[in-house]
Amino acid sequence: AGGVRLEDYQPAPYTIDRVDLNIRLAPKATRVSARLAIRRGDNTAPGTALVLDGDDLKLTGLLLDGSALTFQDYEASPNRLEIPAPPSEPFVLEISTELDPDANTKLMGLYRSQGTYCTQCEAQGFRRITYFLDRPDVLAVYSTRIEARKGEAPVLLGNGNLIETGDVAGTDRHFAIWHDPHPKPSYLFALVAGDLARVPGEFTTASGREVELGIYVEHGNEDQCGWAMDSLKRSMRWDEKAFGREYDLDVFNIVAVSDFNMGAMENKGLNIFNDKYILADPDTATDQDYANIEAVIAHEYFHNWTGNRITCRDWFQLCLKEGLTVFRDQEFSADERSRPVKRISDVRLLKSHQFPEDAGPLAHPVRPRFYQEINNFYTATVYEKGAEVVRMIKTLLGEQAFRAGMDLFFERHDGGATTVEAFLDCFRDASNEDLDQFALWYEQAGTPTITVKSDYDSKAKVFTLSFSQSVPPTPRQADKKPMTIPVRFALVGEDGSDLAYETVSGVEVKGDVLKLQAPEHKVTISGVNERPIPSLLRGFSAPVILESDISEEDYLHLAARDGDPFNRWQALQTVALSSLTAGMEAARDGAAIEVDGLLVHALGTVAEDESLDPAFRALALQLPAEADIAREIGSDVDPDAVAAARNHLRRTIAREKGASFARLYESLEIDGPYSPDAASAGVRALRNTLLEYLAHSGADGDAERVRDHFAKADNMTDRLAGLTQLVHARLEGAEDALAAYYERHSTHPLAIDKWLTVQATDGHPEALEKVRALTAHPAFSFANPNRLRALVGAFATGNQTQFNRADGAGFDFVADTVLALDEKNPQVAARLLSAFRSWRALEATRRKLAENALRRVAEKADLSRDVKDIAERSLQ
Ligand code: HT7
Ligand code: ZN
Repeated sequence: AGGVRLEDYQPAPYTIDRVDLNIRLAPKATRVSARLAIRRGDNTAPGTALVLDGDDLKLTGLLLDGSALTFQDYEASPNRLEIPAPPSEPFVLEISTELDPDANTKLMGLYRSQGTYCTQCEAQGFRRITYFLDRPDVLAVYSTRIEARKGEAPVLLGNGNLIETGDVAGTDRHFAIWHDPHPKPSYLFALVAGDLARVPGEFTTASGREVELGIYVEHGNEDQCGWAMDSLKRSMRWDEKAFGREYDLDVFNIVAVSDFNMGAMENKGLNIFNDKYILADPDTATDQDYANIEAVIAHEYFHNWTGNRITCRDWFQLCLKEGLTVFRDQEFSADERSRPVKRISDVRLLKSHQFPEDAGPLAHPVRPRFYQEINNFYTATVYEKGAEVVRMIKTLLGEQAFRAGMDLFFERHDGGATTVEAFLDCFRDASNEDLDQFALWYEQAGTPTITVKSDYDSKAKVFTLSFSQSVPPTPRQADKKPMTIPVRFALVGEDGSDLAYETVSGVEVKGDVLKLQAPEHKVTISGVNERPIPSLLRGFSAPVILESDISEEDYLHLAARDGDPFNRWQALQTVALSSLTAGMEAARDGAAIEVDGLLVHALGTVAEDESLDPAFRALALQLPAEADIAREIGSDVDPDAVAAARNHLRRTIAREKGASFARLYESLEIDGPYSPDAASAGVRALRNTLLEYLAHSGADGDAERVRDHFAKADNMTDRLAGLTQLVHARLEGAEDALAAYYERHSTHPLAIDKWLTVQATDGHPEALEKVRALTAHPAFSFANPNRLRALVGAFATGNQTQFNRADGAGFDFVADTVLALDEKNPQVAARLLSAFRSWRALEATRRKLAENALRRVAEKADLSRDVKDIAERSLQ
């Protein structure tokens, strides 16, 4: 019952052209007056009821064209305002509501974070501020007057440009009026008011517009904004060069708040960020934090065109802005840093987050057709797989036609709210490519598998690749159609070079891309002068699982010589995964785990290969995570056996390569002050990856090395790496290091989050008790999403053995946390519950215990829609 269906979409019966807001802020009684200029839609019969959305609202006044309405003229509840018979000509509705920002623990709508008033309106938060047609296809021009006590909120920020400021005569209050000339949906509305410090910047656009930039943070944090400001300016320039998109207001403000449900929000001209994605200095932020800040700043900025100037017609089209914008931010980071390293990192993330989602009960298409609660669809599938789909369009069309399609999209849809179909039409019209079958990527859930068998006829010099594809059944989608799958390929020869060939038949080919479209293709390649090793899916040209008959020996050849760095990395991962799967089986059966000597040798060779980028070597040396091994196994997973196999392999590599890794580790010390640039971050990544092996080598002196690494670190990247190894390898000095770290960083909540996470992700059986105890630590706060994710979220998603404990205590702890949190913040509670997404793949005992925990959640009375939806779908 309930829920929203794509096929039920109808244009809004009324349009709201202008919104004039007057918001008088007070912590417990904020008064909002909204003057809405409303017009009947062209296809709406006169007298059609006007129904506005609300959520937990208190109506305090209602005027229609200046006159008070009587009780017969409207029906109001906290969740709805209906005018049964509005005028047929344009009219003005003036709605007054009263809000309690201090009581808003959901962090949706207007709330206070550390005393700062701020808003979050995507997806449906505006209806918690005033009654409205709160849907993305209703675009209006907004003016916002914000008023507050001067002492409480000297800074008043809104969307668009600042028009006027002044004092409210005879009071201790002041006001600011902001006007945003660009029509926008309500989800992009924002205001911020508080006592904040401003870090200024400026940017001149390609056409000469002077833009004032401002980053607002709590006083004392100003010196942690330099990287964010630099990232913003680089993003603005990049969008001009890469997509021809300029900024379109005189002001661009960013505010960092410490209580935020997600990463950041692209409100027009006033982005609001989780402070985790703004604040950085070498002492408290890691290289990964710096990279994340750069990516999230870019992402939100790029939304100004893909999301704001062109928005979504309805929430089913979420990937239209999110998948596309993730693609854009990934391209930006690839241009700013190393492209292959960025691609490997992105694919690792896709495989570790999106592939399990697609393989479990929460699987859904990139463009879903049904939802109970839209907040639960801000998923890895919509974002990450959505980005892969855009990347495949580029792969299939080529660089120029892709850019032409994007230009056409901006030209056709600027100022509008549109759909995935309209987006695809632009590429079809710009390239003449038929994208009808390709559109299935938006419709069909589940990760396709392509299976390939190869054969070389040395006499005829013909190489054959026999492909078949299948898409697994997913909830409510039993039968799947074949998809368009672009397979970028090369034939790698003995010396590692790409071999020449004459013709390719049996499939459509464009350059080095095979376009699979049928359930099976027999691809024949002629003129191949030596036995080749196929390098398939170069650059991960499609988000699929590849099963091939390529031997381990050939994969190791690719690992050593493939001209495509992504496939070098992938080849090592493939070999490591098959070795770890075999190791897991041995561990499960109580047999001795055998280690693959060729793999150990290959890893040692990559580590030493100075012709390779250190960042790449670091990634190549990192073994697949326990969750990745579990995903590979797919069913009846015993997480303890998985961990045993992985630990055994890591220990063996550490023992066999320890001496050379130690020498290499010593040679990589960086002189001079910390810099977050990609090259130095790469060296640190390699050094810290080697440190992990050294922590497990058992050799004399290595534990001391780890203690020294921690103690002498002059930056957070190294300090955290040292702490993690001391704690996770249970080396002497771990407790002292935890205490020293806490002492040093106790006043910096984001640094304390790392301290919580290190302890939450320790695979030791005591971890759960520790995590429980930490929930009572003064540094922990149940109400703060960052703290909660750092401790309980990290335990549930980053501690495979302890969350999936055989006694079910890990499941119970997370389920209890979800139930308690649901009363305060359903959105964050629902996200935490999705940590159960792979429960069906567990072995029988754990499966039953996980199911019991999920049922206990699902059966609780008065659950939020958010948690109920995740619990019910997980159990389907
Ligand atoms: N577009 C933003 C999504 C978002 C959000 C959604 C629901 C609840 C809270 C939220 N905060 C931000 C972020 C983005 O993808 O850019
Ligand atoms: Zn986004």
